[in-house]
Amino acid sequence: MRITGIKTIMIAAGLMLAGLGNAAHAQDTAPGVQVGNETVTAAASLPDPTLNPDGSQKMGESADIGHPIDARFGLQQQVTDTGIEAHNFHNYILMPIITAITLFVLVLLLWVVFRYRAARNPEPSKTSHNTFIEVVWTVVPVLILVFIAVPSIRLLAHQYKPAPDNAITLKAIGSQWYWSYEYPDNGDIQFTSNMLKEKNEVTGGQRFRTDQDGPRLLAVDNRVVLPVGRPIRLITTATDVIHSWAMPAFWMKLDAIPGRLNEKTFTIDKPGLYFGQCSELCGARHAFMPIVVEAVPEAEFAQWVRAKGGTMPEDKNAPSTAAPAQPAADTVDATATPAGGMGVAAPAGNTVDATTEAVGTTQPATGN
Ligand SMILES: [Cu+2]
Repeated sequence: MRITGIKTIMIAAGLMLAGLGNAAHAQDTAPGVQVGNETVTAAASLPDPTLNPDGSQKMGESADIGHPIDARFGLQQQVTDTGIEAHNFHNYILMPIITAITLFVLVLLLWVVFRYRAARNPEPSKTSHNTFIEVVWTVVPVLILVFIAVPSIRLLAHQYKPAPDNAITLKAIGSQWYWSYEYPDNGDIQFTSNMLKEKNEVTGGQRFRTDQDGPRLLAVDNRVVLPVGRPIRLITTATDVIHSWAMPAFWMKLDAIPGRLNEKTFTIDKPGLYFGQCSELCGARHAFMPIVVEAVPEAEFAQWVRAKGGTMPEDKNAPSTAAPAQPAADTVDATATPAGGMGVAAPAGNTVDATTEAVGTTQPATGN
C-alpha cells in the first residue's frame, strides 16, 4: 500500500517536471516572448528595445570587436577597464621581456656553439666558478620578476575589486549544455540562452540562426543584455558539472562551480555585441554552449529590464512607479559576498536556491 503511494507521488512529480520543461521550451522557441514576467502584467506590453517588431535582433555583430576575426594576430580588442589594463600589460611588458630573454638566450647559445666548438677550441677551459657572473645571473632575474610583479599584482587587485553599490548583478548558471541567467537586482528576470541551430538543422518552424544573430556556433536565442559604463557584478554557479563563463573581449573567465558562487566585477566601455563560450570542458556538447552579451546604453538597458517585467534599482527611490518593486531579499546575501568573492563559499541556502531555480526555468538539454 505504502509503496503504491510513493509510486503515485513519483509519477505525479515526473509529470509536473515534464510540464515545466515543455512550458519553458515553448517560451524559448517563440522569439520575443517575455520570460519571467508573470508577476508584472502591466509591463508586459512594453516593447523590447533590443528586438525589431518582427522579433529579429536589432544589433548585429560589429566589424572589429567582440568576436574572432580571420587571420587576427594577437588577442581580441578589450572593452573593459581591467581588460585594457591586462592587454597593455601583456603587450608592453610581458611580450617585450619574453622576446628579449628568448633572443638573448638564442644569441648566447649560437655564440657557444660556434665559438667553443671542438675544432675552434680543442683545449676547453677548466673554469668552474665566477662570482661576478653568478651574482649577475641571480640578481638580474630577481629584478625582472619584481618589475613584472608590480603591475601584475596591481591588475589582480583591480580584477577582484568589490563591486560598488550601483553595480548591476548578473548571475550566470551553467548547465549541460546551456546557460541560464538571472538579474537579481532587477526583479524576477530570468531566462535560458541556447545556441541557435543552422537553417538545415531545424525542423518545422523552429528558430534558426541568421547573420543578424551572429557567427555559426556562437549565436544564441536569448542574449544577455548589459548596460555600458555601469559596473557589472558577475556571479557564476552551475547545476551539474564545472563550466566557465568566458568572454574574451572583457578579459573575463570565471568558473561556474556547482554549490558555489564565484564573483567578479567589470565595466563595459563600448556598446556592441560580444561573443564568448563555455571554457571548461564540461561534456559531450561543451563546444555548443556559447555566450552572447549585448552591451547597450544605460537608458536602453532600463527599457529592456522593464520590457522583461523587471525594475531598475533606482525605481525604488522614484515617487511612483507603474510596476511594483520586486522582492530581492534573497539576492542581498549573494551580492554581499566579500571582495575576494572568488572561492568564498556562499551560504548553503543561497546556492541551493540558485541551482534549483535554474533547473525549473531551463529547457531540457536535448533541446540544445
Ligand atoms: Cu560548459
